[in-house]
Amino acid sequence: MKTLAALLATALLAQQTLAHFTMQYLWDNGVDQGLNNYIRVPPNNNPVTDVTSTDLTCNVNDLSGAGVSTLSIAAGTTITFEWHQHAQRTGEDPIASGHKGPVLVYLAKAPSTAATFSPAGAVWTKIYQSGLLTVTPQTWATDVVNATGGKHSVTIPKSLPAGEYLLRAEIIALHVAFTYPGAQFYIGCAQVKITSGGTANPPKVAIPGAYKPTDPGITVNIYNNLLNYTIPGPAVWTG
Ligand SMILES: *[C@@H]1O[C@H](CO)[C@@H](O)[C@H](O)[C@H]1NC(C)=O
Ligand SMILES: *[C@@H]1O[C@H](CO)[C@@H](O)[C@H](O)[C@H]1NC(C)=O
Ligand SMILES: [Cu+2]
Repeated sequence: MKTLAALLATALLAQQTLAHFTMQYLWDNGVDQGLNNYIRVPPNNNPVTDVTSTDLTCNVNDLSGAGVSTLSIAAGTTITFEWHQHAQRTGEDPIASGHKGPVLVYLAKAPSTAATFSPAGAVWTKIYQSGLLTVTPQTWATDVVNATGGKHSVTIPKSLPAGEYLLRAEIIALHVAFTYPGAQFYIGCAQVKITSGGTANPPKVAIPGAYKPTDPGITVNIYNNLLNYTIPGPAVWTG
């Protein structure tokens, strides 16, 4: 016999196959950089569900930055990522109902150019995360993204060394995360060149590698009035 959770999961999956989303715009200190510019655009809006797959790094692009330009930004700038379900700003909800979960941002320094960078191994530093915001009612970082036109922002730490980087924004939707695989990982990677900057050597993890199927924030029933939620991956480095 199927559990109620399993039945609910099946219903949610059927209803929401078309309700996925992608990262489509970057904003640099409040200036819109245009549709898909500087972004390694995936072929469709499907999520990644295997946390051991190299698709978790920068989506299903084969990690390629070929043909993607790199945006020059100053260390200390505020970068905003903007997500939508389908092509551009149609007025549709940025994130379909049910897609609740955390929002995270990582970055990795390229040895040479961002466009030629395949970010394998322990190269990723987490610079932002937001998860379960309130317990009653249960509100999530995704609710804020949905309510603000698909946007979330991060400040690029001033102490980061100058150079070319990949910015990796991630939204994890937990509506069918009762069992693994179930959690949906939405990933967008953008290419930037950080000018100025400092001399910090931040802590780094590998992606894939930083997450396990058994992490409490990856296999989780979010319909259980959670009192706490553990965001996957390492601690945030703030510079
Ligand atoms: C996004 O907002 C709309 C309108 O308020 C709502 O119907 C939808 O459920 C929201 N999505 C999420 C993931 O909260
Ligand atoms: C909540 O905290 C408890 C105790 O620290 C932990 O065992 C549990 O995995 C956490 N739940 C989530 C969803 O992170
Ligand atoms: Cu979806």
